[in-house]
Amino acid sequence: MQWNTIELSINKGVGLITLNRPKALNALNSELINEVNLALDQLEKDHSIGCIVIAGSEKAFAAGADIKEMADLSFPNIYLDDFFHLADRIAMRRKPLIAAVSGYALGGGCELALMCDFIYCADNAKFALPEVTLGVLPGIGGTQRLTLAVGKAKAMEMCLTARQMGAAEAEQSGLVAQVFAKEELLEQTLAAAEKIAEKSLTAVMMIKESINRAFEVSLAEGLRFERRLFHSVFACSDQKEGMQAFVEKRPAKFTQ
Ligand code: DAK
Repeated sequence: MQWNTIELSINKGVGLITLNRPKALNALNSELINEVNLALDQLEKDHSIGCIVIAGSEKAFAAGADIKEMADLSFPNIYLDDFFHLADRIAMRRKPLIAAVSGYALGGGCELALMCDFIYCADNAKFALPEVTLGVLPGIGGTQRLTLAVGKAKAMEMCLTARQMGAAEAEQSGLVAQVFAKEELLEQTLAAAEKIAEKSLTAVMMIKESINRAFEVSLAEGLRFERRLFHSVFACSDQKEGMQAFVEKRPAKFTQ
């Protein structure tokens, strides 16, 4: 497949999608969102892939949705075509997604990172939802997911003032899982992704599904859901292998 706006590589059970519109600081246009989804379709179908990383360049993960593409759209264009609805599909993926954020993650770029299951960032990362400066508001989940990640006070402040949040504050606030020197970000992210990819894919996907339930249902319902999934893994050979390997003091070899 010939990609125009991304690069795709696969190694050691990990799919790496690199956003590749350097002249526009990886601004998300329709073609890029479409290509990210096509790559994700391919990686989700392939059961040898256990984890997916989305990265940008050192200067920019993505500087937002493409303002030049959006500027002249009318309400009927945007409403009838459900503009950017494909972006929502990224958040619906079932395999784990890690965002590796270096440099700018602004507007839609920050929202794309927030759609991933966790974010690792470089020490030069800058997160912001500056849509208010353009006379609009975040449109692909920013007001919701940023609030869930960092709480109301910081989400309100960031969305209303467009303030950029740096890497250290992002880690303290729970927006990112870990911060690395920018030279190490990709290597560290791929190492974590490979660790995930070595595990039982079934267990990994169930963990993702179960954690995401915590945002949708009551604690009692969430606990019941987790318990049922826990019971069900005893029908999988990976549970037998994982526990047998522990007993035999050897590394487990998962196959499902
Ligand atoms: N869109 C289009 N082009 C962009 C861009 C963007 N978001 N950001 C940067 N570029 C382009 C610049 O126009 C410039 O192109 P040329 O002029 O060379 O042709 C090139 O990238 C390099 O940018 P700069 O020359 O500006 O580079 P600097 O280092 O000086 O500044 C910067 C970097 C990131 C601070 C600056 O480029 C900047 O402020 N960019 C815009 C950041 C921003 O406002 N982002 C939020 C965009 S709004 C929705 C879906 C999505 C959204 C909303 C609704 N619905 C489905 C309802 C999302 C909205 C947004 O994300």
